Amino acid sequence: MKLEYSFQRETIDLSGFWHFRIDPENKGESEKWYEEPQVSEWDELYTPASWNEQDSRYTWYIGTAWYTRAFWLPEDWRSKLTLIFFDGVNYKAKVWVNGIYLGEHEGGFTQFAFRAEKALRFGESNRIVVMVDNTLTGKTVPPGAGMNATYFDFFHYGGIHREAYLLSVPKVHFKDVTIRTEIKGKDGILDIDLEIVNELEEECSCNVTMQVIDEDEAITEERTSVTIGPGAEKTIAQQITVENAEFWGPESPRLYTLRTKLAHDDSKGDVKDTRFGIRTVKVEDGKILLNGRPVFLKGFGRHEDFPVLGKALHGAVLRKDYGLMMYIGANSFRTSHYPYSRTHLDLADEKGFLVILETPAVGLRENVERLDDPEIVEKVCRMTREMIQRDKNRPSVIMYSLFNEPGSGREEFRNILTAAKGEAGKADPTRPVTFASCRHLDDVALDLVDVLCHNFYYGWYSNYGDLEAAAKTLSETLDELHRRFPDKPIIITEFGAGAIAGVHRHPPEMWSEEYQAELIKTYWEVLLSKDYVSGGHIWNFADFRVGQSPRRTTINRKGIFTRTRDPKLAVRVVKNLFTNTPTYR
Ligand code: ADA
Repeated sequence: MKLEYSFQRETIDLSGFWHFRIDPENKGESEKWYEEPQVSEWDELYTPASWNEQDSRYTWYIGTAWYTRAFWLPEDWRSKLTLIFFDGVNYKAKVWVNGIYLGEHEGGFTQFAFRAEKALRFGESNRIVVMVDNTLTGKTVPPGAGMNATYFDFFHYGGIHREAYLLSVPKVHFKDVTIRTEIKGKDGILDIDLEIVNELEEECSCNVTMQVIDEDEAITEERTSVTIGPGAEKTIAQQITVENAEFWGPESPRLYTLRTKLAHDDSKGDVKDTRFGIRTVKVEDGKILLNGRPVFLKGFGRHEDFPVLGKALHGAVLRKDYGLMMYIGANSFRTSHYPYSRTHLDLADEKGFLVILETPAVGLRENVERLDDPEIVEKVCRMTREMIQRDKNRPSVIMYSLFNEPGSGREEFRNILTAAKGEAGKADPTRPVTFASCRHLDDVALDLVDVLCHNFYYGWYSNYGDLEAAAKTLSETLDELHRRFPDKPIIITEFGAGAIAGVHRHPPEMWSEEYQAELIKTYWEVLLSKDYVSGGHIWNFADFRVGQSPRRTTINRKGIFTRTRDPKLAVRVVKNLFTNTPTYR
């Protein structure tokens, strides 16, 4: 099911307190907890948020848990279609409404929706029940074997951690809108695909209007008409020119809206607003070109992680984070290691951040038996498709990262990468693809990507305590990568050092704030000295929670901010480095 529905349409938000109950013995389904749950015996938890930090009884819980709540549905929704959307449920979800099963979804970070009319009662109260299962296996994406045995380095939260809502759409409606942009002189050229569905029992002749809206004013208008058979869909392709357009970029994140309207039989039909920016992204002669100019990405790998909320970054936290990233002079981040929430990326569009959008395919390496296991390939491809489907119209998204630190020294990795790349190309042929490699010179798949992204930890996991040796290894490795792939831009998608806030050492030592600041400065100097390098992302923006292990002091300390966003010493250093590094070079 395509999911790019707009929010100008009528919605009912299901955020709030839901009844909650863990099910360690997995008996809920056989006991039919989805039918008439005795909620007086259940706990209550807030969503969107993970279950883990709302009550210490659930912090380390892994397995099945149930959520339920009641909601009221207006009578006048009866004549339309109703979808139930989930923006992110970690990891598997099964959904029932009024005891009727609607469907299931696997994957914690991509949006899904179910048609719900068959189960709904209009003008009455309804009950939704969601069974969530965050069990990790060698074949989940990401994979793992337990809370402290994840194959990835972030805390494995569970629950309904992003918004859930109901959406009402007319029976003839826009199922999807795709906007690709080009630049011709001073004009913006929009290539638009409108997918229209007719769920009426008769043929429908519709009038379609497309307007480009610039600050509440329609600056272009096109009309066309289409006839669609009962139960059929059609795609209309239309080109629109925006004369004297203002182009989207970090220095001026100019956004427009495409308003599409559908009318038939004189009745009011569907209206859908889709926001876009006019910009181009191309990889040419070893550079990443934004609107034809070579860009340099300065920023971070981030995580969606915050005390109590878990994997949900509420608006206030995002507001704070963007303020800090802008204060520091960053222009970019990677959604390490999964697609981030809609709000997270809405702000990137609005504030002009260049985003490497990453799939949840992290941890597919030595603990995974075969990287090209058909079950894993299918999941990775589906999640890639779902990710692009939601975010393809965002100007901020300049590239797709298909994996983080996969087993890319193994020949079979080429198979899964080829499959994921094929899927990305089908969903969106306009953006470059990459993955974040930790195999560097031993990587067997670098020829398959458009941009080389590498995570380097010289000075931390190797050459530790010795920044001079780290700089030398870094410089030599980069030069060798460039020698092998002279036409591919290189981005250092991770580099960093753990620093425990408040620990100081002179001369700098590992785990001190000074060492972290010094390592970042050392790397930055090396990156700037190579004109084939197109960016550097510090690992990480903020400290983040991880499982328990002898390698970590309860959280990963590589943030330049603490988990609650207090600055470490590195912040001043990074502000200086970033503000003195131009976006175009
Ligand atoms: C890897 C991984 C990250 C991060 C880092 C670290 O490079 O990509 O998720 O956790 O290690 O801090 O060790």
